[in-house]
Amino acid sequence: MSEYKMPQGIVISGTGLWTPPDTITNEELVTALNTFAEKYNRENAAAIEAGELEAKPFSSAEFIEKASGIKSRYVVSKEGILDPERMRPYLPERADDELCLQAEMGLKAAKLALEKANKKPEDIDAVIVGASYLQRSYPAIAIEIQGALGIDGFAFDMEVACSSATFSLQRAVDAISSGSAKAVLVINPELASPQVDYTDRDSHFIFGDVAVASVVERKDLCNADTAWEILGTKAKTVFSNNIRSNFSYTARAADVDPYGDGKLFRQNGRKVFKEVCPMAAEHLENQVQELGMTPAAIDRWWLHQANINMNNLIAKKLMGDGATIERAPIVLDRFANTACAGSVIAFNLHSDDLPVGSKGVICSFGAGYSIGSLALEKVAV
Ligand code: CO8
Repeated sequence: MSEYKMPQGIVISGTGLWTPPDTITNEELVTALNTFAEKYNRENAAAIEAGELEAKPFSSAEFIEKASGIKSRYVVSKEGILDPERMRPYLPERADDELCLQAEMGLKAAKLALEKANKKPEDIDAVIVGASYLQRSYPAIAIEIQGALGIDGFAFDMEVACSSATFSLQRAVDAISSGSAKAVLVINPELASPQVDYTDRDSHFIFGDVAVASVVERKDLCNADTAWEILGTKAKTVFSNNIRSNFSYTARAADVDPYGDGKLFRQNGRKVFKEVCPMAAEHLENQVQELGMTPAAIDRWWLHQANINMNNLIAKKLMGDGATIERAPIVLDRFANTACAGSVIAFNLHSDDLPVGSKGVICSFGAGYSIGSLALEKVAV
C-alpha cells in the first residue's frame, strides 16, 4: 500500500448531471419479463418437460426493491426494453458524421459541468471519458466530444467498469499535478442498457443510463465561488471473475455468437456483496487515516450506488451509530446502478448544501474488483 502526498491546490470546480428522458419502474420491467417468460415457457413446454431446456423463472418487483433498494431507473429509450418481443433497447445506428449517442450524452453533461464551474471550452486543455462500456474503440469518444466543444488539447477514453469515474478523476489530478494539463473535463457517459439481459431475472433490474461530468482544475484558475479541493486520491484493484462481461470484438474470430450465453453483463451478486463491502470499508478507513483524519471527521460519503444494503453496511462500518442517509445519501432508488456514475450523481445532488470547510469522500467499488476514492474539502475561492 503506497501513501500518496497530494500536491495542494487542485479542485473539482463543477459537475454536471444529464438524466435520460425515459424512466422504467420495477413493475413495468417485471411485467415485460414475466410476459416474455410466460410465452417462452409455453412455446418450449415439451423441451422443458423433457429436461432439455430450463423454464424461465418469473421476476418480482417486491424482490427487486427489498434486495437492491432500486425502485426505478432512467434509460435512453424504454420502448424496446419493455416490448416482450424484443427485450432490448432500440437505438438506431447513426451516420459517421453525426454525434454518436454516447458522445451526445457526455456532451450534455459536460456543458452542465462547464456552466457550473463557470468555464468555457477554451479554458480546458484535456478531456477524459471514463465508462464501463465504450460505444466503439476508435476514434475515442473523448476526442469526439473534444471536437464538438472545440477544445484545443488532448483527449482519451478509459474503462475500469464501476470505477471508471473515480479513476478518470484521478487521472485528471495526475495530469494537473505533472503539469501536462491545467483544467481537465472528465466525462462519464454510462450507456448501460444495451449490455443488460432483460430476460434474466437476476440482473434485468440492476442498471440505468446516465451521464455525469466534472471540471478538475488548478485552484488558482478556478472561477467558481466555491469548489471542492482534492485532499487525496486512492485506488485499488484485485482480480475477480464475479462481475464479468465476455462481449468482445474477438467473438468473430472465435466463431461464437457475440451476444450468446455469458457475453452480456453477469455477476455472482452474493459473492460481490460479501467480498467488496469489507474491502471498500477498509480502503476508506485507510484513506482518511492517511490524511490524518478519522471517518467521524467526514461530513458526507458519496458512495458507489449499486445496492442500498451494501451502502448501509459500509456506512455502518465507517460511522457506527452516526450513519445516516444525510451523511451517506442514496440515489440508486431513482437511478438504479449507473455503473461508474453513481457516486458522482450523489456528489452532484448532495453537496451544494454543505458549508465551506466540510469534508467528504467520493468512492466507487465494483467490477475488477476496483475501488477508487477522492477525499475532498469545500473551499471558498
Ligand atoms: N425476482 C424474484 N426472485 C429473484 C429475482 C427477481 N428479479 N432475482 C433473483 N431472484 C431469486 C434468486 O434466483 C434466488 O433464488 P434461489 O434462492 O431460489 O436461488 C433468490 O432470489 C435470492 O437471490 P440472490 O441471492 O441473488 O439475492 P441477493 O439478496 O443477493 O440480491 C443482488 C441480489 C441485488 C444482485 C445483490 O446480491 C447485490 O446487489 N449484490 C451486489 C452486486 C454489485 O454491487 N454488483 C456490482 C455490479 S455493477 C459493476 O461493477 C459495474 C459493471 C459494469 C456495468 C455494466 C452495465 C451493463
